[in-house]
Amino acid sequence: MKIYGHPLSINVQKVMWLIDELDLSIALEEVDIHHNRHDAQALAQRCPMRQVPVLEDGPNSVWESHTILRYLVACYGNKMWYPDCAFQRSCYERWMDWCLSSFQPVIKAALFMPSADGAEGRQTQQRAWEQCRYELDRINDALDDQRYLTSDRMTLADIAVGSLIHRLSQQTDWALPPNVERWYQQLVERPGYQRWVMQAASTLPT
Ligand SMILES: N[C@@H](CCC(=O)N[C@@H](CS)C(=O)NCC(=O)O)C(=O)O
Repeated sequence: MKIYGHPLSINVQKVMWLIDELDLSIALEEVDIHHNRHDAQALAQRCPMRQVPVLEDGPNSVWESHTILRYLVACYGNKMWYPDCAFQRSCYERWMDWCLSSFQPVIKAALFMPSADGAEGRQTQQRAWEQCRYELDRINDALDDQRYLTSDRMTLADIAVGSLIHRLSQQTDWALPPNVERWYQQLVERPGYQRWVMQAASTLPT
């Protein structure tokens, strides 16, 4: 098995962090789809969107980061990662869907938009920051009486949403809400988080 991806992609980091948590032996095959034609063509055969991450498991290819997370726990996780009960699975799946549809786009707009030039650009970025803080406060509420997002145990909800928190924690001009900070400190103790999420971020330009 292998993952096609790039270590600086947050969507790849989520998958590699879970692979460490599950103690699986799946290597990251680095692909540079923007600069290497051969990489781009090889990836196109595995993912119609030509995006990473892609998991290759024997003859099967799986794309979309959260689908890969679900696939890995269904195939290789224990009952803690992949409960039999559909409702229990929905407790982490709702956070995963919310993450991809709401939280991640807002973070992207607040942090990663290269050009917040001009009054309109700055206003859009400012609105994204406000929304980001609002959503962090809601995460803070969820963590009020439990160690992790859905319970006192780590689930895919923490992998999906937690992968984004490190970059937010690096913003020097504001602090994470208290429960989010406490939760983030728990994630920081995980070797897979250190290896895939924190080390990669430390190589990015500030
Ligand atoms: N929703 C997809 C997003 C995948 C995605 O946007 N991948 C980026 C890297 S984070 C990529 O491959 N970008 C290259 C491109 O779009 O050409 C997922 O979660 O896997």
